[in-house]
Amino acid sequence: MISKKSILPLILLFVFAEILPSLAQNYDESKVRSFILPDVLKSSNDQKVRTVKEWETIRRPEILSLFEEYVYGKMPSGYDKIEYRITRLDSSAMEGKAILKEVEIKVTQRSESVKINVVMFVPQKTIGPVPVFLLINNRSTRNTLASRDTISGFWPAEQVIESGYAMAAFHYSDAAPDNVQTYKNGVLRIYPELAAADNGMKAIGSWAWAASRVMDYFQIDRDLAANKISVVGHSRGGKAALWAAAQDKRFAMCFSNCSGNTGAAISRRNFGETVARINITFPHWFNNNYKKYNDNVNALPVDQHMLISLIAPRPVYTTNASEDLWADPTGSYLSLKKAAPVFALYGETSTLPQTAPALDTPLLQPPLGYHNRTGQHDLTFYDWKQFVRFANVYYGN
Ligand code: GTR
Repeated sequence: MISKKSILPLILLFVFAEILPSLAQNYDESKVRSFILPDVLKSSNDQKVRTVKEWETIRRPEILSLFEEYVYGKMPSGYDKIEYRITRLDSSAMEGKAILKEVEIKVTQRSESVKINVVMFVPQKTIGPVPVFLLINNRSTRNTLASRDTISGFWPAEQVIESGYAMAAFHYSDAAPDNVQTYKNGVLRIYPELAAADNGMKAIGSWAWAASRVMDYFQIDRDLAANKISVVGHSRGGKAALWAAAQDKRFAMCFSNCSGNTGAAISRRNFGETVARINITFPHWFNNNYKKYNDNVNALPVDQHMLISLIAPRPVYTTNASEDLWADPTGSYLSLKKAAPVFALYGETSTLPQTAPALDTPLLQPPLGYHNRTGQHDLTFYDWKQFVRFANVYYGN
């Protein structure tokens, strides 16, 4: 017999899901309700954007500020001082194959400061400045340790430097601890006015901002090709990577791995993770205004194809994994397709087929690339291998 005690949570869950449909998880394609996406090329006064100039001066700034206001939050407008300190330099790392550098980036605003630590391996066997992959590390700090005592697919520096790219990383907790109680204890300490505002950035904004401060340092490091820096992120780090590249045009490319909801996936599909679900589970990621759309995602003035369009004409590569329906592979591919008209304005014609490719069939032609890997939600050797191939095509290597 089923006891009263055991059935109560089930009843509550049922009632809850009925009252708040946005919390009920859908994995059934036939249950995706029809929706209308905001037209990426139609500005708020209903004018169709037809030229790069109109895009750059009217629609792009408009979309950027909509994402700030309603999703990721307002970003800091500047800082008083930035200082770089090389804390470690080893010119014969990885058995002489690489130069290892660790750099502490200290940013000061008024009398407060925040420190971001970057680790990087630069290949030795190259002539002139090298292109870089910068990872926003949202997993164990061990993955990106200079000592390399943990070698994982999450940041396979050894393999990637063999292809002539520098590998760099910082740990996201330097910028904002990934915790609802403590996330303000990072970048937001130096911008208390943003921490207090309903439209101010939270953790994802802080991680993206930190990627741009690393970019500030890259501009002066002569070993690196400052115009060939890609930002890479996995999952929540992949959301931050897209937001960083959307705002900071110095990033030459963006690689967003399994980023899912409020990353590469279209929110209006309500497939897998929903806006309501992400805001309730991770209230410290997006701004307070975003929560107002928990039960009315169709009223959002943006959707995620518009985030990708902000990166145009710079290439964007997104991924999914077959066992990661939570991140909505179909919705992520749709975003790329719907962003393509903006790339086309620049003469960067997308070659993406109408529907997503079969598993393990990477589409490597810039400006828009994609693969759906067999396996779980993770960042792996396979993913990095495709990132390098895509970058090679773009740089003509
Ligand atoms: C999940 C979250 C996703 C994704 C993921 C991750 O719990 O729902 O949006 O960010 O974590 O970062 O691995």
